[in-house]
Amino acid sequence: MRIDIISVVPGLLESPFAHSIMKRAQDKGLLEVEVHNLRTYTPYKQGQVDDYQFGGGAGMVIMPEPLAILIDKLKEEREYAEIIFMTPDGITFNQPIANRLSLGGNLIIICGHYKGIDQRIRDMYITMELSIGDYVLSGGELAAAVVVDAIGRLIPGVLNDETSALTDSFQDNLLAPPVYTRPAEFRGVKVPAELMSGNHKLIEEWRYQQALERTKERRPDLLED
Ligand code: 6GU
Repeated sequence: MRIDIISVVPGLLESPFAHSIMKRAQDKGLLEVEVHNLRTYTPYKQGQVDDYQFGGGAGMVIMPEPLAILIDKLKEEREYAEIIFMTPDGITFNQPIANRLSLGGNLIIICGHYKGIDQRIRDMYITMELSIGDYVLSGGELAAAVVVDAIGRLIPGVLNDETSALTDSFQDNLLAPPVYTRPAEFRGVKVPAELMSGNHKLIEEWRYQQALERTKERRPDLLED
């Protein structure tokens, strides 16, 4: 899968995909992430990409022309399944959306900034608008990094048994159970006996009960449906 990210602050996206599982996904050739600096594509002087909003009001708006030029160029090069705009007024990103996008083909992700982008680009090009939660970030870059990470690790072949997504929180509408490693006793606190029993059925039952309890306490909304 190829993901093209469009940003006016591309430096914010240098590190998130350069390590760990995102790095391995790219090294394996399963994921290609390309970050584009929107200023490179503007037809205006001095790399200008934003301007005052018509009708007045504080805050700059990203102009349609640079975005249209870059999106048209990308669409000539390959097919895209979705053209996504990261914005706090989008639908809230979640695991089912990540699952679907991980299987659906190439993506363009546009990071908003300032007061956002010209509505005509949203009407003419954008197929999906995503938020990562009910709080405001100073730009869409960190949100885009979250979305790409969540999708990238689900691409078939990226994870192995060790990192399997099957036991993730949310994958079965339950939060993940507690985990322990060595030592078996730390500052007087022992690892739960069930996990030390060697009885796989008992261990699975314990994990399920713990997951259920955690979910009831922290996220009862997940159990409603
Ligand atoms: Cl996608 N962008 C911004 N600027 N803030 C957000 C967000 C996105 N999602 C949650 N807050």
